Amino acid sequence: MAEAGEEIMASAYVGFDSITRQIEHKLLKRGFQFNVLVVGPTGLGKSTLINTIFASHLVDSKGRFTADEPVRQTTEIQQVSHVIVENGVKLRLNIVDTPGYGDQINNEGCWDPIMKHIKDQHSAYLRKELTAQRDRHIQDTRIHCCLFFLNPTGHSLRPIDISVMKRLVEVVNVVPVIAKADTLTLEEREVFKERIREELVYNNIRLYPFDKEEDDEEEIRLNETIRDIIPFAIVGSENNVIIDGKSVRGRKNRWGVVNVEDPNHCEFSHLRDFLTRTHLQDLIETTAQIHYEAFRSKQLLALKDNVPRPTPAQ
Ligand SMILES: Nc1nc2c(ncn2[C@@H]2O[C@H](COP(=O)(O)OP(=O)(O)OP(=O)(O)O)[C@@H](O)[C@H]2O)c(=O)[nH]1
Ligand SMILES: [Mg+2]
Repeated sequence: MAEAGEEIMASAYVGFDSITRQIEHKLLKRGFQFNVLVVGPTGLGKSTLINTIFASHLVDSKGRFTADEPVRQTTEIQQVSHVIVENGVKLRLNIVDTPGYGDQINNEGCWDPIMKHIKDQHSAYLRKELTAQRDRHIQDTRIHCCLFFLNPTGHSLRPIDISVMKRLVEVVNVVPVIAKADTLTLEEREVFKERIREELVYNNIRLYPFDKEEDDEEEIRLNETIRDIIPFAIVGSENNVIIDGKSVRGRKNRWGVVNVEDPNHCEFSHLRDFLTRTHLQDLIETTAQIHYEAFRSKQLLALKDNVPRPTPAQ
């Protein structure tokens, strides 16, 4: 579309601007595949959050309806998929749930299965890319975003969270979230958020979003707003409550009701917008261009070094 005041010469019209429509059409037809991984200590509401995002009972969480129901716990890495269609745009959202870590006496290596899962997706993609007759469109199972659950202690990060995050940021886009934010007062929440941001800087943990040279003003502004909000303080629920006659996702207790969707109550709606609207494409691109690229070149260099050199002719 022409900017106001801009003059266009009709005779000089070539028509290549329709390429954006062609690209758009292709992308929309194919749809997007977006893979999210949830990681964090046990019992913090990871499965509940996935359930809240999908807003239907697709994942077992520990949430119980009656006191005599047994407590459920995620014991293996499992994936839940759902296709969301909005205005003709197809989004296949895969969320990978992981068992809680860090409740052993010796937590050494408790992050290994998670790191392995992420790297396995990279190597599967690389293998497909390197086959002689590769598919035109490779199924992308690479993790585009890792939601890192933090305990709402209000104090500081635990050493184990720092070690796990340090490893994860090397291979995936990490976005920290404060779980069960309904257990903190608003003041505590703000102080905790600020402290986490300071500790991340102090520990040299470089989180998503990354600034790129080609970013325009709009993208820089969008990244700033996300940096101001991270870590997202979230509340999850798999039950609906009635507020003003409407049925909404929420948690009810003795002193009131938390509406999960209400931005005055928690940042769940900001997180959902971030994942499925504002940063979806950038998370996918960053995964391909930064994380996968680093993995790919490391693997290919290692391969080259292992190829036996031809023995010089005598
Ligand atoms: N107060 C509060 N409780 C929550 C919230 N989200 C989940 N819970 C409760 O916390 C308990 C554990 O939830 P899960 O979703 O099973 O936790 P998890 O992180 O998947 O646990 P593991 O699979 O063991 O790692 C359940 O009783 C949930 O109802 C929340 O935002 N606030
Ligand atoms: Mg779970």
